[in-house]
Amino acid sequence: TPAADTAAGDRAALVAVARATLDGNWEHDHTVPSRTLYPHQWSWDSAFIAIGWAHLRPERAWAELTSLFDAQWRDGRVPHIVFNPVVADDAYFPGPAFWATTSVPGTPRTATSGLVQPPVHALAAWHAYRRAPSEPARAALGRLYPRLVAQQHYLSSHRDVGGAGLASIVHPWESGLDNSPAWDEPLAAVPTEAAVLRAYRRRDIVHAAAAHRPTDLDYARYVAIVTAYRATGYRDEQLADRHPFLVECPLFNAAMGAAESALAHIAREIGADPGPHRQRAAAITTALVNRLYDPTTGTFHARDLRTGRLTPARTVLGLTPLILPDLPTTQVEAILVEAGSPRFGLAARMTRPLPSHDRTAVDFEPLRYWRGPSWMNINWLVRYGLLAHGHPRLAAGLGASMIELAATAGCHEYFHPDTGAGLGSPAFSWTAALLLDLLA
Ligand code: 2M8
Repeated sequence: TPAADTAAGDRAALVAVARATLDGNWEHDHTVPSRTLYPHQWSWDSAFIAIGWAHLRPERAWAELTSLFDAQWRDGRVPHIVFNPVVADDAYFPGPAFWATTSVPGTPRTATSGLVQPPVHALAAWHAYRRAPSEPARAALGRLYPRLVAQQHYLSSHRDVGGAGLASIVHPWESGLDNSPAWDEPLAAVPTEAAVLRAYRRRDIVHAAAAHRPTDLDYARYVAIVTAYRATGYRDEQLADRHPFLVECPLFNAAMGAAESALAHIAREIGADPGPHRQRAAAITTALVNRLYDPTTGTFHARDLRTGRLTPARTVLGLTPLILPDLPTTQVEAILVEAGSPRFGLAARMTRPLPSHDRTAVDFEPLRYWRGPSWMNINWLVRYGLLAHGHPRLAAGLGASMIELAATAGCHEYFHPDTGAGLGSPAFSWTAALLLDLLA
């Protein structure tokens, strides 16, 4: 039929745009998130990007993850940025000279950052494998497995600052949702000297509108927190006594739990024992519910370890524990209520994907980065959780709104949550990668 022809034509055109975006951002053994804003390799970007490559060129999915894990530190941490040595130091701020990791014991020869990002890699590796299983893919999965296990071990030991079985993030950059309102309270307590404000030049606002990015004050605090961590060689001992930012994030910990579930599948596939992974997945899920779920708001919040309190913002982070396959029914139902409310607008028929922050909040900012705009990766994760918990109609509604967004605006980094206008980088890798997954 003509209508079906059009739909097929639209789909082919969209696949072509996504493919061109990923091809344009491919760099020898990894994919940059964006040629202008982010000219190196980013940790959780690579995980989402691998899912896209699995549909086009599976060997690149494994090269992507392998190059990232080649930069894993001896303690198991997977750095959030792996710097490309041929790119000038001032192409991105903060660049390799600022992080100064190569003189730190236990780090790779390649310059990296000293922070981590949400551990979505095991989930992505398993998803990519299932999209394109083959013998070489199984072999690559087998080689990644011990590295994924070491990543989990780092997070559940060195980073369990609260002692309750969850990992703490030590910087907003570790959340991936850098300037989310979830960090406003803990960040406000970080001391910054006025001098810090002028001691460096931001590069992001050369490529993107300042009104769509974090503020200068945010950056001053980001720099102050890295400076504190760097001063001790990025060591994690006694963090509770000295580090200015320590937070348990719902998404980070949900990813850590979902990683154990994915590792159980991977272990079975490669002939290892899935049992310990299942046990750890269950323990993390229980800890997440006990520590970060607030029955009075009916959603998950971040916990500030310095005050012991849950932070009040109701951001999209609160919906992401849905990716945990064993999340109890009470919390699944509560997330569905929160997601379906005017705060987020999830429905079987919806015009726009979920925003990054509660639409009804006074500090909702539709243009500013993680304080309102819609992002493809978070929506992909929530959709994944909806499917895992048996809500195919809601997942289909969300998926259709995501495809529509990219079809209209292109593969942008983020999108205006009302108009759907593209924001940030116009050729952004994870948007393209996850679009390919939705179209498959
Ligand atoms: C953004 O974060 C970097 C710092 O890591 C930045 O703003 O310079 C975030 O959106 C983060 O989630 C993402 O991984 C990164 C690269 O796309 O950009």
